[in-house]
Amino acid sequence: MNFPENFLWGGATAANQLEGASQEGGKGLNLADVLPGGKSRLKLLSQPGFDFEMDTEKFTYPNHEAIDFYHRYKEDIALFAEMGFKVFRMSIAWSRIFPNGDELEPNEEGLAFYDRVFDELHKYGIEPLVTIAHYETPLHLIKEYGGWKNRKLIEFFERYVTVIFNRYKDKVKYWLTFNEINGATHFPLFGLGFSATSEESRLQESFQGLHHQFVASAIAVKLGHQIIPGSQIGNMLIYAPTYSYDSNPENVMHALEDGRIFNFFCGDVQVRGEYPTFINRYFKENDIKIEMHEGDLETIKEGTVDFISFSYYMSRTEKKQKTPEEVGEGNLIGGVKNPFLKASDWGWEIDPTGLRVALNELYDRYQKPLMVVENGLGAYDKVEEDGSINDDYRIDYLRDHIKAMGEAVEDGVDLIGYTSWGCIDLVSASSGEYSKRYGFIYVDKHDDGSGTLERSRKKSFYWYKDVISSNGEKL
Ligand code: BGP
Repeated sequence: MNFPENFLWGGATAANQLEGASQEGGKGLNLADVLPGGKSRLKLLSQPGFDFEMDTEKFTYPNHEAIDFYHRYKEDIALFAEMGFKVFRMSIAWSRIFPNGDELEPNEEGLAFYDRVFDELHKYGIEPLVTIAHYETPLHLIKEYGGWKNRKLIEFFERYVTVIFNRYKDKVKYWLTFNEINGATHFPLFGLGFSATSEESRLQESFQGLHHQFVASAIAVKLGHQIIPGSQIGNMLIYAPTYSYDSNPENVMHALEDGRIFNFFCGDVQVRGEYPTFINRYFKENDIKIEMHEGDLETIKEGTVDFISFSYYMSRTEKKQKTPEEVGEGNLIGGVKNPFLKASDWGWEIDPTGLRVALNELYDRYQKPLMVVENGLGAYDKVEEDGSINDDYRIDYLRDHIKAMGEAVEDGVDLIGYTSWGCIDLVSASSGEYSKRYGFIYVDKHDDGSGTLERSRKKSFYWYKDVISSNGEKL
């Protein structure tokens, strides 16, 4: 495998799924803090009408404690360093910096926490890659302002990024604006911080919210370049190459239309700095009208990203007319079952070649450096009597995906890094479970809340260490 020299190997996380200490250090509550644990979470995420109130008698709230990285970051970073990480993807929890989101002054204790984390990473020569917003909008902005539906959030976000860029300008070079920004139309609750008013209004509200995020993201890119010369600021997409179910031209056209709205619309705006022409017809047919302010399109044009990052878990297979039996169960973004693919225990179809397709599609379209910032297998792990965890299934999954990346590099794609998702076990975003594990590092914590939070190395830990030290040769 021909990975470039200085390839950024590492792992990825998000504050809300990792840190815990949800009400320590002056932190305010955010969206993830009010999402109940368990499989019902996925339903809540896509349905209108979530009310953001906690009911601790009925539900658990696993993100409150998560895996307690807040207190254990030194031990965890030492383990990342032992694997040889070059980069560590993490997010800053906005509500640690601005507990309500709309204050004028930041919370010093929150800022100091990330100083300590960045210093610890640099101690081992690990580059932080920081997501500015990863599904953790401050709760107050959701309740008082209606989340990203409200244009006011652009102003609050600008204040937040100005503070973090100034504070960490000597410590962080790589930044990502909004996590999986294009997931918004499927799950407005996650990225946009509101639950659609009704199924009918979901698209209108989501695209309006997205417009606000495009402007906010462009402002962040411009500010980042001013405050941190040499910084690299990327967007972040959830990417699922969309295949036609068969060669029926009707299905091919349907897959193309669906695929480009999901995969390319946000990228076109953030990378090319323009709304793509194909969206006009879609807006018209769905009666979507975007309210823009003067200067928005200019801001978007001036704030295009330096590189593109994306998560890759699955491809999607589309067909114009689908029967309920054909619909893929766990597939987060719809589509039908692909007869050529197996699925994970959560029904996510496993398709390493799809990653090569994704990399080629993105590079053909944009010719910008690419980074795969999430990829991995959520699986149940078993701890043997001697304490070992033999996660060969995870090794197989990752090996196949890394091979596919190597092929894409051979194809000529400018790929600069890979951070596998959940390098240490953490709370699942879509189901709030601990038992859906992705890590090289096992965390003793379970869905019923029991567990010591003790860390241990899985078989994949040693495997990934070799992958990194051989720059992808030893798979
Ligand atoms: C992405 C999110 C992550 C993450 C991952 C795995 O959509 O950006 O936050 O959790 O998916 O998903 P899950 O945790 O639901 O298995």
